Amino acid sequence: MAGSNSDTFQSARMADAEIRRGTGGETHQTAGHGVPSLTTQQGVPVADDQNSLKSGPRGPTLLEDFHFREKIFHFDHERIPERVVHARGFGAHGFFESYESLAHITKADIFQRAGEQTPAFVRFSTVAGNKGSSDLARDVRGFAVKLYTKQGNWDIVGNNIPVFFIQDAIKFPDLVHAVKQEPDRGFPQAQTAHDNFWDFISLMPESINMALWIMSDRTIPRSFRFMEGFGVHTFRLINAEGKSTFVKFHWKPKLGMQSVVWNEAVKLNGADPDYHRRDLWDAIQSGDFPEWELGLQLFDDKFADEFEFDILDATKIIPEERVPVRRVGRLVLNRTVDNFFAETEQVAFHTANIVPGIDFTNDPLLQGRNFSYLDTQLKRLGSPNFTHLPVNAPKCPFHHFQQDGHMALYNPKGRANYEPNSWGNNSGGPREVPDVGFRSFAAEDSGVKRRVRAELFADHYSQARQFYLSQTEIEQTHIKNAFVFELSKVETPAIRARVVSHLVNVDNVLAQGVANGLGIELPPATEPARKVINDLPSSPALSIVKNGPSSFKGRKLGILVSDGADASLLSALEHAVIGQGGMIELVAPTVGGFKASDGQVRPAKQKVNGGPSVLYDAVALVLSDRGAQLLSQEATARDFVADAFAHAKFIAATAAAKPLLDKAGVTFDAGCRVLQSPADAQGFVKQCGELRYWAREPKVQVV
Ligand code: HDD
Repeated sequence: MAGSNSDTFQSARMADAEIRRGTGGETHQTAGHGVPSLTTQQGVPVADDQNSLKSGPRGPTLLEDFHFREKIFHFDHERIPERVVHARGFGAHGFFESYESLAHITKADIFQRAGEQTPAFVRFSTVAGNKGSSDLARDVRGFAVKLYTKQGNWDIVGNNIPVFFIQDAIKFPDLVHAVKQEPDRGFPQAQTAHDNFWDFISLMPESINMALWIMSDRTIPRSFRFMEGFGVHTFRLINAEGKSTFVKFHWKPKLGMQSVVWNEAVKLNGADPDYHRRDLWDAIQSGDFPEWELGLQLFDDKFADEFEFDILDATKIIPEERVPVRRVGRLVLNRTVDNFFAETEQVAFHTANIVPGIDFTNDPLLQGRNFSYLDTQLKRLGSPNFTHLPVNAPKCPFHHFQQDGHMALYNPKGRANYEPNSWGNNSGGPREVPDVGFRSFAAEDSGVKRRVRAELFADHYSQARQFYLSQTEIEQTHIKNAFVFELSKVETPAIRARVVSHLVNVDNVLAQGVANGLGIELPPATEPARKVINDLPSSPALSIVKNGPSSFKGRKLGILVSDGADASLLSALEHAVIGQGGMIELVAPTVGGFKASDGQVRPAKQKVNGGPSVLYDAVALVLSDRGAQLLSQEATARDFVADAFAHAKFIAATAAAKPLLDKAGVTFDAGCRVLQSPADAQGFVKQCGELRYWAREPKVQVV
């Protein structure tokens, strides 16, 4: 038969799996007890995998050792190029479920029926760091979703920030060069805190809005489960009548938003560089499946014409208070990958993967992305047949005449490999489907061929100001501190001053605060290309703190314990946390465990020097007198307490813990409480639902 066929493809994949399992007509002996025999790639059974073939025990290794040669050859080729951006990522499977039919707005099959589930694969990532970098780098997070719909794969390749640094894709290589490690020295990696990055930003006023976002706590999320996602660009939804509605895509975490504080992020990178991927893995493995709701901001041409900003400009948002986010379905991640390389590493997203009912706009950044992603897949995966890999293949039937190439996994039978052909319906292969096939929205476009940008793109500061003024005071302080931290790592004073000169256009107090933090005079403002709109209304949706959780669900309490710890208190804490849908982790002097007051030995999850409090959302100290005395001599136990306090976490402690609290310099405030009896556990865990006792923070930070 001509053309490709998913059935053929499926059977090729099944055959492939059979081969891997060695069940395809096995002739050699198995290793016994049902354990498969070790073989070469050619299926030859291997007798000795410990020693290479030598001429005598001390003689040279022989060239004819084909097993050794093949094994080393394959090992030497295990790596594929890492992604040029978003190299560090973590993926998981799940599904999308529509809440309602949106047939009147879009003909996209995924949105036609309430309750319909569509398989999904999601890859979260950081942007700047290399594959082995740490999870808590201050960085934008990628939020890429592949939806295997019945009419083909639809990818929403977004980030956890709704705006981007640049307006035109032609600047993307410059942006990425500037943010990644500097070319002469090869460092720093996974950081924006260096000269090249801020030099570029300071010379590109269009990036200032995004600069405010990346200096906010959005770039140090508590984990992927607690962050929003955005499609960033304006897209179109097209209904069966061909009517277009503009749309912006949002992913809203069911658990609410949450970030860590910067000092915590710095320490987390050392304590657990895999903190985010471990968090997602643990949540899914334990059946606590993370969920996001898909939100749509829908608007028409009239709104687009009236809006102060250009809807084609990816450096701008449409505030949710202007166009509400309509929640139309949920994304659930319920399965970790079987193989990291096969799925997370080889998944290939592409903004141009859209389906009938979805379409592009002329956003110049989106248009450039649509051109770019295929190149990167070819470079990384080495063949135009990367769509044959299971994670990338559609799950609906597909038929086409594309053929051959490296590693073609399915190769259709038959004579016809072109169309039109006259081989008849049975053997002529697939045909066009004018009624249901993808058709581009018939937008009217004409213009003079020039290298230009639209007029409203020149407003660089108004929304940066709106973002800043929409934050709580605590978040504004974090933004100021982040600018000071980053610019203090910049070695060239002129670059520092140039960044501050942009901030003067955003907010005077912010600019002055950053200048003070850097110990420099406030520079004059950079002349704005377009007058700053100073009175945009505040948008509460932009604040993380205002959109936090209402309980401790999905969070983790770290309990520092010692021999003699009050067993009833421990059970009460555990009960209260689990009741809220949270988790507990015991941290003890030894991982083998501790003997609680009931005489039972309980194992610990962490030894105290490997379980710092940065790993937890709140902490409790359930110590005996002797345990507290002992731990107060231990530096890492003192850090456990002092850090939890400095990071504004809620702390509960038995009265016996006082010597440790004293040594750690902790004076109780309203965010701390003494655990006198098991009855106190409920109240404490309820308070933990607020996540942080922010009122403490100004008192423990003076610079
Ligand atoms: Fe991109 C990867 C998101 C602009 C070119 N991008 C990539 C990934 C995400 C984004 C989440 C990782 C996908 C994965 O997990 O495999 N990119 C964005 C967003 C942008 C953006 C939200 C702005 C709104 N990107 C952008 C531009 C270009 C690219 C303007 C080039 C013109 N992006 C790429 C790429 C990557 C990529 C080089 C690297 C790895 C990959 O594609 O698969 O093609």
